[in-house]
Amino acid sequence: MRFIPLITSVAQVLKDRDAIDDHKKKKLPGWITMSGVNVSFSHQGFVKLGIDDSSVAPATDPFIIGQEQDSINLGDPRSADGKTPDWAPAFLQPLHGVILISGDCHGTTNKKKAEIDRIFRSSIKEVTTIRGDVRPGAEDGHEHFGFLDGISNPNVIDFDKVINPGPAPVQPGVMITGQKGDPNLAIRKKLSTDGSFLCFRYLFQQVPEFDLFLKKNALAKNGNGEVLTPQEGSALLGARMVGRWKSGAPIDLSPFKDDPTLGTDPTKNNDFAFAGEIASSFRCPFAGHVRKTNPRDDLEVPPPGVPPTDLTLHRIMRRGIQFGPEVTEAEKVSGKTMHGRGLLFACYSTSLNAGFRLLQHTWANNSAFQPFSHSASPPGLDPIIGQGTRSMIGLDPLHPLSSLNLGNFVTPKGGEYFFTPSISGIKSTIAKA
Ligand code: N7H
Repeated sequence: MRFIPLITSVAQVLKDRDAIDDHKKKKLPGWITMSGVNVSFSHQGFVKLGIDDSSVAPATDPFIIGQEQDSINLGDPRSADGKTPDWAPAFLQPLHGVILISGDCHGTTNKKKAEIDRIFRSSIKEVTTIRGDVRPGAEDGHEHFGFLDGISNPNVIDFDKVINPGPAPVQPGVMITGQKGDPNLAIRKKLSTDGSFLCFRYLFQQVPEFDLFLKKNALAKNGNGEVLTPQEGSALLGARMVGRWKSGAPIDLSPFKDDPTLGTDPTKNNDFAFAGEIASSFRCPFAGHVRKTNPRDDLEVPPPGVPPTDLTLHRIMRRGIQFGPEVTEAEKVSGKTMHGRGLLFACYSTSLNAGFRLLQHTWANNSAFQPFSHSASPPGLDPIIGQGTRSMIGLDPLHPLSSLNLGNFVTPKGGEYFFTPSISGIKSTIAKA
């Protein structure tokens, strides 16, 4: 198969990373021309290819069911007739696979896409192409609400050379199938060894509405009782919704004042655990996005008599990218979204149930999670990704039980569960067929 040599191997990714690090160290101008290609298949795709994927996932796994059917469990809004999720039309068709192309600029990715198109010509039908972009200038690395992203991803034992202080590293099998720690090790065959599940979500963000909400609900005082300017009050409210300041600094370490140096220091910016905050949301609300999606000591060091949860089994490797334009002046003035933008959310793990689905369904959408918080009031939904009628407590550090109703700032418009096989897995099965 002529496509296989185009897939980027792990060895090549590591080489490319070293080249980027070297380029940065030498402070050389511009970007190195490079691209990466990967391919993943849905269950429907394996069926279409006549490939037995029973070693990839058990029959009841969300991978087999597919994300469109699972969307009801994820809380995605339904279409007017209630029959389908309210998704973009492309995602309501069967998606058999996805080809991911990365590169230093559109010229590079367009060229690579043309090369791939020539190989497949009419043998595959393109359902949709979605273009992702990093944000410009100082916003590079920040998602559309303005927060630095991609900070807390799991370190993988035997793979990562540098392990920064933070949550415990995970076994390789939490991220890569067929390795130690893979919950479905017993069923793996060639196709399903050294691969990973890719959960893709097409998430639109209502940025002007989010900014307006922060403006209207700016906190008057911080936790020390100091009076805040409207700008400071908005920034603190946003930081408490996310659990980090826009700079990336965790509020558990710097609760009432941003610390941009901390935000970008990888040796410090993930070194927190909500320790000493059991049953307290003074520094960080229980529903704050990073506390909901990785509760750290809340579950790992629970109150006496409660068995600890091993959170290393529930980590995901996030690899998303932004899409859509910057907010325009007209949108800023009106506080209304006029152009689609958001996050092409992509995460990898060896179990959709223990990873993405648990985080979205059981934690983010569940107002009662985390269970050892305040006995009087549930923490509320995740203010960023929780689906349902959103409200949460703990946003005001001086009134921890007062509740605030939140708008809907992130809207799912599509997605699918895919499996990304290794190159040898593809060679021994799909490319053989
Ligand atoms: Fe989240 N945001 O800007 O508010 N996320 N996320 N996420 N997210 C994180 O630590 C964001 C989404 C996780 O270990 C940060 O890298 C937005 C989904 C997890 O501390 C920021 C969207 C799911 C973590 C955002 C979105 C998750 C995390 C802090 C959608 C899973 C790490 C930066 C548009 C179901 C938690 C960082 C930890 C961090 C934002 C989606 C999960 C700023 C805007 C769908 C596990």
